Amino acid sequence: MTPNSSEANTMTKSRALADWVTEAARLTQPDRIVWCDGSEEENERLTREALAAGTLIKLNQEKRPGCYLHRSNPNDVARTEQLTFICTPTKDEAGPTNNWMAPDEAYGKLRGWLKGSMRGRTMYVIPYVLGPVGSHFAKVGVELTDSVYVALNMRIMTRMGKAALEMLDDSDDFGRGLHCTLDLDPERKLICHFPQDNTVWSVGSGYGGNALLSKKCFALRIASWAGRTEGWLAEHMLIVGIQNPKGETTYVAAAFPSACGKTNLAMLTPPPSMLEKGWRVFTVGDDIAWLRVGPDGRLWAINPEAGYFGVAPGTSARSNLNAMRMLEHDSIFTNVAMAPDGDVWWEGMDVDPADGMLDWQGRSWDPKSGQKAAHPNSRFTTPMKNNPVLSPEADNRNGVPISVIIFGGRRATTMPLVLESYDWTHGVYMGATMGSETTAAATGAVGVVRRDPMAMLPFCGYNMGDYWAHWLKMRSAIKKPPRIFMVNWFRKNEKGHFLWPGYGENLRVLKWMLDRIDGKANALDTPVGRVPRPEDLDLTGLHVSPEHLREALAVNPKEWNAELHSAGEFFTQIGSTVPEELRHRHAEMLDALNGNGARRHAQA
Ligand code: SAT
Ligand code: MN
Repeated sequence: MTPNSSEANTMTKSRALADWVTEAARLTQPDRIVWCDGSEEENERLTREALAAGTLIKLNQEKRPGCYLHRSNPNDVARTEQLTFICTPTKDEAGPTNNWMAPDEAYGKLRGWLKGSMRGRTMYVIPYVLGPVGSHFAKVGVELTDSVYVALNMRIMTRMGKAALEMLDDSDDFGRGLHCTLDLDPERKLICHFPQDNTVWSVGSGYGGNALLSKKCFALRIASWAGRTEGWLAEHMLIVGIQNPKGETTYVAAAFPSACGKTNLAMLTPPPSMLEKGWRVFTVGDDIAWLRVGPDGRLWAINPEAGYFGVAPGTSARSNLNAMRMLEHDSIFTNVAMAPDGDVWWEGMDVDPADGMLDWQGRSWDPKSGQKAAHPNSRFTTPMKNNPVLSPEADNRNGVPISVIIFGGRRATTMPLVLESYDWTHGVYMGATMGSETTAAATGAVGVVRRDPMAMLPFCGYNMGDYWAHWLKMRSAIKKPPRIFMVNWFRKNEKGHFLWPGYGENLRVLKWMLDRIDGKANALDTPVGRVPRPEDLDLTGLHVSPEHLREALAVNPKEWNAELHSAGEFFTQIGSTVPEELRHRHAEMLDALNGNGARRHAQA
């Protein structure tokens, strides 16, 4: 059919948007075009359609009102980094860590696949705002998709519908996302980013980060590009407010790779001894932060999203009670197991599985089979307003001031529980060289250490070395820079046992950081950073053996020689764009570690 441009004209004042929708419809030829307004009536209608098509399965509405299950194609269960491309005019702009394709080639190839691809289908036009509506941080995006699952998820994950069209008004300044599920043939799957055109075309996958284009595609890859030109940062970071017993709140932004516990840290329940004293934690965001220098010279952050797309397995009343509460209603579950009573289940829920469970593919599941009932990367989508500890500042247009930046990975060895940087450059070095064991969030081997700078390896929209230089440059604009720390909740002893209990107990480590800022806690200087001694941490009510704690905090020279060696190799791989300051710092640390020359103590 020929797209109905008169409808477009009544929906939007933006000529550029109307024209772009017309052009995309001419290419993909949908039977119907539906402009999403974000209303409750629309939600009910789309849910009915998704149920009728089998895209959603109704869960037990008494136990979980407003909750549905989606089973994705078994070959389409995680982000596919090998099929994700940055399409800049030159390969150097994308850098050595990104897949690159020339824009003409990518557009040409995808145009071929997209031709008539929505015939017999509906094209949903999904306008959305990233960031609090009316905020100077906020940006408008529009996703065109043939997936009702995507439409329903975007409604949870973003401020979607009318508000976005109002914010866009008659402007042409919006992110252009075109998504088509196609036939899920791995040979016809590509996620292509065109930063210069503020455009993403994603074809052949219906899964999370591949298909919800607001998330990793726009809020990280395209936004990181924009941030570099405009002087701000788009980061793979959660944001939390930590309230002390005096009622003062300090904001922390923390970067961890996918599936390393960002959502758990973002809605942490304090351990009983700290809860009693009045410590509280409030969530601003669980995955992405946009950071700008405020008029006061501090670094301020917003969460561009409005919902959480979290990993289900391992989520339990013990690991994340707040998440368990927020999942009681109005949530979409993807690839979890289903009990005979229509409730959900996953490994690590700390609830015994009922008899007669269906696994994530809808097959009857035998607990003794050794197979997982829920896919390891199964997910929940839930609106932030469901979160019992949502920060009252989560919608603040000005964001929140950040005092602490944390980088963290999943490391069985080497990296101590916490390491404080000596200054901004050292902190950037820590982020740039951080490593983590791979998880199920992306396809590929799980448990292999890879360098994942700032947890942005799969999400940085330009050359990694230039990105580090941008981080270093930000320092001159920030009058009062946040203090930078590295953490590792996942260190193990030789027997393979975790040395630190993690979860709520991690607040003790955060408290040490806040005390460091206030000059109230001590630390030990090592060649690679400052570590607390066991007596520097508040361990009231915690039962962890002194031996384990010492091991968790140890900086082992042999391990660190190997670590620095590996970081050096990574610099070689990144090549000439690695900033000289970072190379210099690297050499200094190697020297200090091996007892050559005096270590430099820079001012924070
Ligand atoms: O699939 S997503 O990219 O949205 C989630 C993640 O990997 O962090
Ligand atoms: Mn993430």
